[in-house]
Amino acid sequence: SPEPVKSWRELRYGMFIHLGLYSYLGGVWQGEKIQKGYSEQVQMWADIPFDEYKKVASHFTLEYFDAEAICRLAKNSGMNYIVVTSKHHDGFCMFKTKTTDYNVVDSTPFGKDVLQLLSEECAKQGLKFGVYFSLVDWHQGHDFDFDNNNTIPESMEPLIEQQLTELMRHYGPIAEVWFDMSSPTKRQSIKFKKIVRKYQPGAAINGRIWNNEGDFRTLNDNQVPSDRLDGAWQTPASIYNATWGYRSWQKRDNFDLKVYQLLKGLIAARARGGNYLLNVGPQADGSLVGFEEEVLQAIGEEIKRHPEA
Ligand code: JFZ
Repeated sequence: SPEPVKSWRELRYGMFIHLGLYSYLGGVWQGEKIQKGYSEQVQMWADIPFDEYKKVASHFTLEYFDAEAICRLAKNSGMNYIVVTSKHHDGFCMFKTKTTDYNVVDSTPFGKDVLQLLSEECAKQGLKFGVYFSLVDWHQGHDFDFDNNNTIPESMEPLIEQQLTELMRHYGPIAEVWFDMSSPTKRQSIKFKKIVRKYQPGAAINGRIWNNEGDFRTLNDNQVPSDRLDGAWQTPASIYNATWGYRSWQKRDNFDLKVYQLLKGLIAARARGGNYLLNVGPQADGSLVGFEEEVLQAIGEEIKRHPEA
């Protein structure tokens, strides 16, 4: 159905936000820098037992979390929408859900619904709002073997359906639903898509719902094609090309080179009809990383200088 895609294509540039319990660990476990894998997946790469990992929730204060400032940064940087991790592979929900207490409202000192705060602020500032949703859920016992094609156990379906329904019903208009990981069957892809369509007929669904049920294609990280592609597509871009979630020991240097590379990716994507979703990984206290903020602002300055691009 081409309707959601038409308005989605006009968004062109947005902010991806990876924020969750992993943000507190910052790619470190028991004093060790976890070099393998992205830091948002540290639970798996460092083999952290669930009973240890869940303790992080008590440190998840988000005391400096400022939806107004995050949305303002997006706006000032030329972005038209944001997409936030509602649930990453660890299964921790950044929204109020009836399916589990393992969520930001019921088990952190912050106690507020991050998706509600962000979606309301987006509406205020005239930004569109989207959600990332992992089909893999380590907390609910759906492990993922990164070396194999993993199907979603049938027993997971009611949970996914319920959480998806909550997400589609409680946060106003949704512009984009970004499914991630796992290999749903055709039947499952259709089932999940139906829920999105039922409550959010205007939401564009990414290709990682699989089985040709997506509205647009998600390319590989930071990948920009050298030519126009058929259909709608998006480049998910990360500043470091090494992690999406906050990593405390990440080198933050070569500022001008970073800005140049990302700007080049953004312009190339836009010129070839694509959409560019650039990630930030805030800390567990809610603060944005200064380096990332400055990169986005610098890109925004260039866009303002060349509004025709
Ligand atoms: C996925 C996640 O596993 C990761 O943690 C992060 O959220 C990222 C945005 O999405 O990682 C992927 C999944 C698929 C590809 C690349 C990264 N891919 O197909 O190139």
